[in-house]
Amino acid sequence: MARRGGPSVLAIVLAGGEGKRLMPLTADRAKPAVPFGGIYRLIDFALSNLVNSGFLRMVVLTQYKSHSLDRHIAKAWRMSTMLGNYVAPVPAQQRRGKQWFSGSADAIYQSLNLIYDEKPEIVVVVGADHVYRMDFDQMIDQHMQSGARASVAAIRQPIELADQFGVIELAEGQGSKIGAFREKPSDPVGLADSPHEVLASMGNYVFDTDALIEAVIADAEDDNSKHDMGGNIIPSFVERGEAHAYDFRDNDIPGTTDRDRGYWRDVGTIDSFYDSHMDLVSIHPIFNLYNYAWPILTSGTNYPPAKFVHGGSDRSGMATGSMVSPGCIVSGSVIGNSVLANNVKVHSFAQVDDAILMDNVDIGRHCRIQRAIIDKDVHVPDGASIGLNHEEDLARGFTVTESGITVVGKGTVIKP
Ligand code: ADQ
Repeated sequence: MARRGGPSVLAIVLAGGEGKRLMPLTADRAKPAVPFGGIYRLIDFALSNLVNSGFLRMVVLTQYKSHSLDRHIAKAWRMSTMLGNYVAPVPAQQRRGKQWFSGSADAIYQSLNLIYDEKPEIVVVVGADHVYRMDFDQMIDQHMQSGARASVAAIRQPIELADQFGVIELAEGQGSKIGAFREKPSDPVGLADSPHEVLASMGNYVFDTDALIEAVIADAEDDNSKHDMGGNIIPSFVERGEAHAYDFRDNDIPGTTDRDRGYWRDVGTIDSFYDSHMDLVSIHPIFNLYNYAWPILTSGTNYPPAKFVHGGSDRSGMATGSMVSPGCIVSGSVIGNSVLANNVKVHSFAQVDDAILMDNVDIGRHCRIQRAIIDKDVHVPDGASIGLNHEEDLARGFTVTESGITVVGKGTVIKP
């Protein structure tokens, strides 16, 4: 677990969140298991970053509807235990009594045995539901140089989003030291040099191991605490003057360009989930999956290559401005500005625009799909349309967001 010459590191991935705002995509899976970008799951971004940072030991704390998450980790992230590296999913262990984790700090408290077993010098704690590239090794370097006991990765965000984030205020004239930290404030104060922005916590932390252990034990004994990393643990370090911010702009990733440097998306809502897919299919991708210098890893599949054929139409199927995954067959139909996951079938005379189609979706002949997310295993019968008439979509039990994105839940049966 030690990088050469550096401290020993254990990485903890917090993957127990419910993701209520991503319903219906989280109806029967944990948020980190939500499929993303055709072939990935959200957690692949955090785990790829940790592996590319050179860490060898990672534990994933799961809890809510974790079956598909566990299965994905077992399938995609099996590593060589012989060489001493692993990614291990760890369910709530009820070590404190018959209860699940009551918050992200409680998840770490209940899993302290993992830290005692590994005896790392540094613990890196990261969330599992963001799309980004980050070298945590560089953050550890700054953590050690600053003398912090806890470091919080920080990125500038529009002030109107402040109530979704932990907001950091730096201590005046004291470099990266954090002076105040407020979790999801309703009355945020803009930055002095940019009043329309705040410095937001990315939910990624570096701790001195002994300091983290002390903090979660003290927190567990506090009945007034919500046992939350952002709400309780980080503020306790700030109070003691032991927390520093790590500016994400300082993180240097090989292979990035001016266009995708500093990209970070919190994929917490249907709108941000949708928008980050559209970032992928834009002409010059704002997030570049093709940067193999810092690869985003996932499980390989045995599907054949995607194919585009005439089918029943006299024109071949085609896709423009889109990503089409293995196993897909686009026959005599037209796809624009969309992401197709594994094994999607689109039949003749159908038209699909601005859509995200997940594994095994089957779009019948003459269908029209527009500005929609269709979850796994949905068969859209011949001639149906989705996303063109929102009243009709709602009447069929689909979800429609305020911004007009229609979402069809996994396995929904749509009447012809
Ligand atoms: P949120 O994302 O709202 O804010 P939370 O819901 O606790 O905080 O999720 C953080 C991570 O912890 C997620 O990966 C989630 O899956 C996981 N998690 C939540 N509860 C858990 C539990 N009981 N067991 C295991 N894992 C759990 C956080 C910070 C903010 C910061 C934003 C950045 O609190 O300060 O700004 O992340 O998105």
